[in-house]
Amino acid sequence: AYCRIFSDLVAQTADDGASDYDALSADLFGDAPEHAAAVIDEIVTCRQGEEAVEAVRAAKAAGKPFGVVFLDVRMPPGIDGVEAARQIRALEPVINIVIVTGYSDHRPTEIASKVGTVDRLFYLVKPFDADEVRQMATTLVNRWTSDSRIAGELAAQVAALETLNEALRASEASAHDAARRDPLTRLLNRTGLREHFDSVDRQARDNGAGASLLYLDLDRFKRVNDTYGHGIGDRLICEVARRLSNAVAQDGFAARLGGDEFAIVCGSPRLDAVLGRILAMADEPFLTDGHVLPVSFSVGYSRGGDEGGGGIDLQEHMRRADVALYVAKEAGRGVARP
Ligand code: GH3
Repeated sequence: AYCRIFSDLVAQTADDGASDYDALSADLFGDAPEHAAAVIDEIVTCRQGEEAVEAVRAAKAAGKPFGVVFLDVRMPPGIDGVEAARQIRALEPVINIVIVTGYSDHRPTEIASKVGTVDRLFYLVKPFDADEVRQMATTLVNRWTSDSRIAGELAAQVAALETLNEALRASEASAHDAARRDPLTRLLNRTGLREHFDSVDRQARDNGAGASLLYLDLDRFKRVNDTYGHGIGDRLICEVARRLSNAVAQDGFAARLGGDEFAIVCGSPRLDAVLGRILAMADEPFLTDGHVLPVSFSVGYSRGGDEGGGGIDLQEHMRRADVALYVAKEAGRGVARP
């Protein structure tokens, strides 16, 4: 714990002189400050009210706020101690403020109403009485120590809550992600496709034509499973997913709709390029465990911006791509579109 105490506007006042303040300093920190030594970290002295307000602001910004501020009332030129206290209290609601007054200035009620509160507002009347000063030092130090302890406990609780929140956010995010991704290939699933379609579509519309949707279904995939086993079938699905992601690259995204059926969404102006890369992906043999797998696939697509095809929604795209895929399969497996 530390306690930063600053003062001394007293030294500058014409009729008070520095000696009173020196006595105060000695009483607070000098002779027998056993109660204060453990908590006093730094004493900052300011010569004017404005400078004091600035010092409080800077200490707060630096994360080392003052615990106690001593302010004389009369400190020409510039703002007086009461105004400085008001500004300081507005900056630091829990700071302890000690108004150091001569008897003639001692108007606690009036001062408190100007500062805005009696809470944590103290008065020290000059000339100082040593016992009174010690009493106040003890009060301030105890208060600051307990404030620090409470602040420490609160900070620990806040940190614990933050950690909990972070974990909650992470698990929400991963649950959200899990609901939208196919666990085998990590591609988006049908839900993910629905959610991501709009952003590609919107972007593509800015370029003149909406998104296109392409369906791809492996031909006779069941035979791969039957011949090589389900494990190899799985690895083939993953390899197709990887190649489709590469083929679509930055032009859109690939999704797995289920089984051996995939979808690609891309901006229509990029469809031909994407299609070319997809068809070319069969050129590289699918090798698994030394087997060259017999892979061919059928593709059906719905092009956004086609005659009659501009401005169609995802559902209509799906219907068209589905029909196109069916036609391709019926035609002996290959590419078709309406
Ligand atoms: P075609 O589409 O050319 O008519 O023939 P196909 O053999 O691909 O037809 P179909 O769609 O009927 O068969 C898909 C097969 O995919 C059936 C199912 O056992 C298999 N399958 C579905 N999901 C998975 C999976 O996650 N892993 C593996 N290994 N096989 C799967």
